[in-house]
Amino acid sequence: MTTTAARTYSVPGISCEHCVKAITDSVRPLEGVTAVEVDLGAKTVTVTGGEDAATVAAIDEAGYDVA
Ligand SMILES: [Cu+2]
Repeated sequence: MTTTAARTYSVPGISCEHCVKAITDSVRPLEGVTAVEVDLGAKTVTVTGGEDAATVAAIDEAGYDVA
């Protein structure tokens, strides 16, 4: 089941533009995802659409842990 609501994940490992790109590239292709916004300063990832579990898995696959 997918949702259109935006979800924000805290990802403390985000430290530079490389992290931003890696996470965006991993999450953006997920089914149902319409937007991915990574905030480098706040170390958060805000995802619109898609599934929660798949999003967490994609962030993990990029090499980062969701707090
Ligand atoms: Cu980085």
